[in-house]
Amino acid sequence: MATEKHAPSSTSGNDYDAIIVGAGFAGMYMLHRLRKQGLHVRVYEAGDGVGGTWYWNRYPGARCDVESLEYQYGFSDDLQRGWTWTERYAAQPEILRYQNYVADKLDLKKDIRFNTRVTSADYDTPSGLWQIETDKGDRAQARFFIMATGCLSAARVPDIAGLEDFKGKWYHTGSWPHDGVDFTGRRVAVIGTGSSGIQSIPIIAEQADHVTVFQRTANFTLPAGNRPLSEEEIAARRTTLLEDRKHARTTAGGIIAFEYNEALSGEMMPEDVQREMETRWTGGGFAFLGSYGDMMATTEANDIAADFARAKMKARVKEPEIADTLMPNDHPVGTKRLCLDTGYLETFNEPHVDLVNVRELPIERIAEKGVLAGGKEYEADAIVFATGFDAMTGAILAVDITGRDGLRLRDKWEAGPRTYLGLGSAGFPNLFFITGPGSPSVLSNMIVSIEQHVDWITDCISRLTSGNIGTIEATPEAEDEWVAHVNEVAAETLYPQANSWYMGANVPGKPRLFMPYPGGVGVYGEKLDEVAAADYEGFRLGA
Ligand code: NA7
Repeated sequence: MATEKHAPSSTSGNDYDAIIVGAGFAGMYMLHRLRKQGLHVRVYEAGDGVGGTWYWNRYPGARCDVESLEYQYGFSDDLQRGWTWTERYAAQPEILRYQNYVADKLDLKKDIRFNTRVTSADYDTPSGLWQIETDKGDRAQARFFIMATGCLSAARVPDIAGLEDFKGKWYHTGSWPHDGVDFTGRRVAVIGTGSSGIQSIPIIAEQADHVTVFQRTANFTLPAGNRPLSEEEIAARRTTLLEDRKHARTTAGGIIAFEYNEALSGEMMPEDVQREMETRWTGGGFAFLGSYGDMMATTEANDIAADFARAKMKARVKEPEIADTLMPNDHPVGTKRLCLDTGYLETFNEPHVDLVNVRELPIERIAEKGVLAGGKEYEADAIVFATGFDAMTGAILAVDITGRDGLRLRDKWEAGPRTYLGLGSAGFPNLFFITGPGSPSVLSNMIVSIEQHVDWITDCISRLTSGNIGTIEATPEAEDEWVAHVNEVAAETLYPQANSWYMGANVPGKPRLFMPYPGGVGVYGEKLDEVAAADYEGFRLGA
């Protein structure tokens, strides 16, 4: 075990100082930081390359909804100066190329075991080591066990009867074939209208002979305003990126592209509210959600933005009946992830694109030739499931994790995830989650939140090793308080009003509770700093 910074590791073979699960943005940066400390680290990754989300989500139109100049690592000037983004919102292939650029530049791949899924992890109390097993039969052990498994990585195909009878091909947006799919001349059924459906449908419709979209919930969507980046804006950001990232960490969402207007809607003149929304809507991106301060706090305030958004959306669709079906009416705007689209609503003006409202015409089953809904068969040669993920907990619980005294994480979290700060869970010493449930994670720029967690975990491990401290584990009291706090903060917002994946509502039987911490990256970061400065208050440090 390395005991000081840059000390060479004394471990060998299958004994590591730290084992990390996942080689997306989180696992890559965690590996880099711990290796810099001289730790012997192994990463296990199910895919055959780095990238995580961006490795798996190769569906047509996949694109980040955070601007590329902010959606990159902010810890190294050298890295950012060696990379040039081409578009305001980067498409999946470009992000994956960037991740490979980083992995090669930092020589990360030699410590990643690809094509290997961790299946179980057991904490051995006498030795204080985590013992892991993989689907390839590997066994390895380490003092620290770090889940860098991402928040949206357990793709979910809904349990619809008859899928095995379907004679055509079917796909899930979250595990798309690597050589792509050509829909030319085919009839395609798309189930799901979240971000993945909204991004892919226009492109599928460009190729296919016919597209039938099955919509369960109409979502709020606004034009992304994607465009090529100019040389000037790239050059300007290069000189400020590292400073900008410090700033981003003090904001609510980890984004500096726009500011939240703190004025409440009632404090502004109605025409000023409208002007603010208009400017932000036209500019594209999530800025719209920051038009005034109480949008996520009261129904009355939210209705102003929701009405504005619906009017904008409606104007893009020619047929009034279809426009009505596409209008989100069952949740406040922003309580489900706002979608950024490129030509989504206009796609329904095309004669070869049909919309089926499964609230009125429920999907009954998949048949040999297509999808049966509301008593009618919709023939299709291919089905695309854009049906989302078992978010935030799915990938963590896919590993059978057993902590102290035989406590299984799956049992402990049966009624919903319980963490202290989204970083650790009582009963599981030296286990860290990167952007786990109970942290801002999916409500923020993920890379900013990832770096915040990785930096904190790295400092923590460094303090433990240099102080000869064997274990760190959240106390049940601190965890209870944090879980209660997350719930209290969420209850002050409108978020719990939507049947969203933030609430676990998209997975039948999953406990309903608001999983991310909605207090903001800045506030949360202050709490992290306080905890570390107070000798890891709320954690028990063991010999
Ligand atoms: P989402 O946002 O979870 O969207 C999944 C969509 O699939 C959504 O419209 C669901 O309707 C729909 N769905 C799920 N199950 C069914 C069934 N059984 N029948 C019909 N429709 C169904 O996932 P995405 O991949 O689009 O986006 C995930 C995140 O990635 C996104 O928020 C960004 O952060 C990036 P529902 O709304 O549950 O009624």
